Amino acid sequence: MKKSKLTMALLSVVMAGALAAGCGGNTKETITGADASAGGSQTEGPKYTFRLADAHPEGYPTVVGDQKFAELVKEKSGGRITIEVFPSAQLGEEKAVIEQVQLGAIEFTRVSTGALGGFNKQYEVFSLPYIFESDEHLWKFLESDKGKALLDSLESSRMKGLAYYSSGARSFYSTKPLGSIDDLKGQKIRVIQNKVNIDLMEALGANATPMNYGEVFSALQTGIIDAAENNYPSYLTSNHYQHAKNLILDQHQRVPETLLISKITWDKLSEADQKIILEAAQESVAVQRAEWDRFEKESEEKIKAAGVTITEVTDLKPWQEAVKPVIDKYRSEYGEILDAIEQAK
Ligand code: GTR
Repeated sequence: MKKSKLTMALLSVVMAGALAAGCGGNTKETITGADASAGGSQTEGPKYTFRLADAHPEGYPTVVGDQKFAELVKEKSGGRITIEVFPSAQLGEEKAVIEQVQLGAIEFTRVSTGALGGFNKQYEVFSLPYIFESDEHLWKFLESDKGKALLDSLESSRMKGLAYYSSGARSFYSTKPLGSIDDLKGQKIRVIQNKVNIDLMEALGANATPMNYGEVFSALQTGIIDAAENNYPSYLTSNHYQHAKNLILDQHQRVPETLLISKITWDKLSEADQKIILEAAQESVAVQRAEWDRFEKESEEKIKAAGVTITEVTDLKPWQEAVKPVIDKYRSEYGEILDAIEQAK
């Protein structure tokens, strides 16, 4: 048993190395491009085909962003660099995909900063409750020097952050009544796996159950968990609302998305190609954010029309009071980032 596990592990490292050496699907063909007319595109250099993994389905705003990114890379490279977008967790759940990206076996992914928190401690900061007042506040921070430095900090985890994408605010939903904060007590709530989320559920008197996103629907259906939490678009497209019909709009977190590349792939690219990828990622942000705003409203309307019981939270004070021990616990660790977040208000 042990031996076969070791063999498998060695095999996957060797395979990852082989893929990395060839930059995944890189055909190593060199195009010497005469077509300089294609709008300032960089046509000279090797030809690549890369993969980008996303957990969300076709049409979800992150996938729209990924596709815009791929389109821009293609355009800027004069057709040399192809990025194939794989939606609906076709390449695996977020945690597994991040591991593959670290090995260079999958070159790109769009994941939640919540999932990255399990790999890079600094990213857990985004799971702290009520640290952002609004999306505007969040974006002011993300675009600040500290926000950009956080993207760069992924290099220590063998990834390179390219851009942030929007993800709105997360609220709780349950198969059980959820009319106030007290109703959360004793409920089994699925969370994205990271330490802050576990402490957060404890502070609310709930039981945290870390689980892959793709498993939540059947876990709600079979009663393995009572509840979960997410933004409107995920609540809708995952169909969680079909089983968890009670939503409370407490908006406890704003956890942005990150578009990233494997550090192994990044280091193989020429400076010119790195520039293409970085620029394309950053230019795709405006498209993703606009689509987010539109789709978030559309999802809210669809959820309302689906007959979900929605409780508005007019006074956030009891919620903020209840989770204060979590902020206090992490203040010393994230003091500097929290100060920068405060300044971005
Ligand atoms: C969504 C996020 C996904 C995934 C999911 C989850 O909001 O976009 O990438 O992290 O939440 O709860 O696992």
